[in-house]
Amino acid sequence: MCKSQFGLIGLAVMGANLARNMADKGVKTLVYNRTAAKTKKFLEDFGHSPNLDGAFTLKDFVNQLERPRKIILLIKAGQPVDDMLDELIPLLDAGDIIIDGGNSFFKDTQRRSKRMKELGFEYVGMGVSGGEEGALHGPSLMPGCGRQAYDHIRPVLEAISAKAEGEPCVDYIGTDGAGHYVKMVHNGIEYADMQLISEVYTIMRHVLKMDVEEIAEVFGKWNQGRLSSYLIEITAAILQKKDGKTGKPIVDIILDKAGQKGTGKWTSLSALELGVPTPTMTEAVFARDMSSMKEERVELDKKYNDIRFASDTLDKDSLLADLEKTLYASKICAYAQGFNLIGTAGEVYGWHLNLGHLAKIWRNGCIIRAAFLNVVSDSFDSNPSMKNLLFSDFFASALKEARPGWGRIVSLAAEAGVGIPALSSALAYFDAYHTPVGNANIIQAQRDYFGAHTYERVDKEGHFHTDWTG
Ligand code: NBP
Repeated sequence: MCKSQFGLIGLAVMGANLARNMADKGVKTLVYNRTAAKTKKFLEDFGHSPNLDGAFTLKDFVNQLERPRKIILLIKAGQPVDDMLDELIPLLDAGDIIIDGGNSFFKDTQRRSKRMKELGFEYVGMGVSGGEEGALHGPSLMPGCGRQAYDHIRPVLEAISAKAEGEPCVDYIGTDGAGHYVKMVHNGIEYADMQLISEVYTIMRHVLKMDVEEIAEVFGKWNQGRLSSYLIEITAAILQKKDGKTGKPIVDIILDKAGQKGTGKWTSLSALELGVPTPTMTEAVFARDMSSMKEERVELDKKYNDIRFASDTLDKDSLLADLEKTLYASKICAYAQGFNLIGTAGEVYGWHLNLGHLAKIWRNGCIIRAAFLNVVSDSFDSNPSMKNLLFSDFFASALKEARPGWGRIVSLAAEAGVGIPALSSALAYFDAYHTPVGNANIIQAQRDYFGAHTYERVDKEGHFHTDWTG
């Protein structure tokens, strides 16, 4: 019997679609799922493809794969991955390659890579972005592993990935947890991007008093320009959709409580651990937390709703132009924070990351795909040691041009009593970052006052203490 080139374990949304994608690209793929009924159903639906086959026991699955075996796991992240490795290990041979394509925490991937290497196997922690549609038609792939393992799987990864300007949206990221780290920060940026768009919507709806159809048109127009991206495109489409039951815009029917699965929070935790400021990404996580406190928000509104300001003398056209600039500038800051975090993690964990290449593989197949990533990529390519995107001349001129309107929008929202934590934190990040003399002298004095922590002086080297009360 002709053996399969690749094995895939896990036939939920991601695995089923990725298996079909692989088969479509001519990769003979064997699937397995813990619950056999799902494998049976998958084969009934798609088993007519000459490139798709299934196995109902792990032993049969492993025996029907070409060696070295290449097995992709697309199962629930966390303990299930360790359980599956425990089951697989006795059935594998040295040199076999296990690829975890789920959203595993990068430190788990580092631990698993070490374990598998010690046992003689290759382990790949691969970020897979793009959701269901990406898995089926071409995701953005972020593999973290040894170079040799990457060379083995590279042709298949390039075949199944999305393409941007003819280039595959996959590249070698770095060793062990690098791929999952980068995917995690991708999701952190995604949280920020979604929150920024939602806040701009709020300003249009509740401050400029625009109706939903009009807002959809604005997003549609912006999607033709420098903000062109998947998230702006789907926001325009979402705002045009009517609820089948009531005929109202469906966004007015959807409860304002955001879910989350944890990758945004992991990004912020890592930023805190590494000491990298990522306020916009972190505010986006807090905003989802705040959104889930619906009952308290409704209750507090009764106490405070009389302090909201409303103005009917707003110059809508001019404020819409300010809003476009505000969104673009805030987006630059969110991505700057994400890339800054990735760059720092690369140094700390010894991953030797190439930020320009990374921006390129996010140009298609993933949720944060955006025209603007071409410029991000060019900026890092022309200056690989650039500390932060804010040092790029291209983005500097966009930020300078946006700054007056950005301030007007943040002030307007503050006056109107509309919370816009992501947009305003992006502005605060920008202003704090280009401030040569900040306020930490006061912090240092306070620390020295109550805890004799000492401070440095502007006029000579060393650490000093003042007897504050003497
Ligand atoms: P889920 O994350 O919902 O996981 C369901 C799959 O995990 C099923 O195949 C299930 O088998 C299997 N599984 C579980 Br649960 N426990 C298992 C165990 N102990 N041993 C073996 N298999 C087990 O699936 P998904 O939404 O397709 O996502 C797969 C991975 O991809 C996840 O890590 C997810 O975070 C990541 N991801 C998802 C998306 C997305 O848009 N959904 C996007 C990008 C990445 P069963 O059928 O027997 O229960």
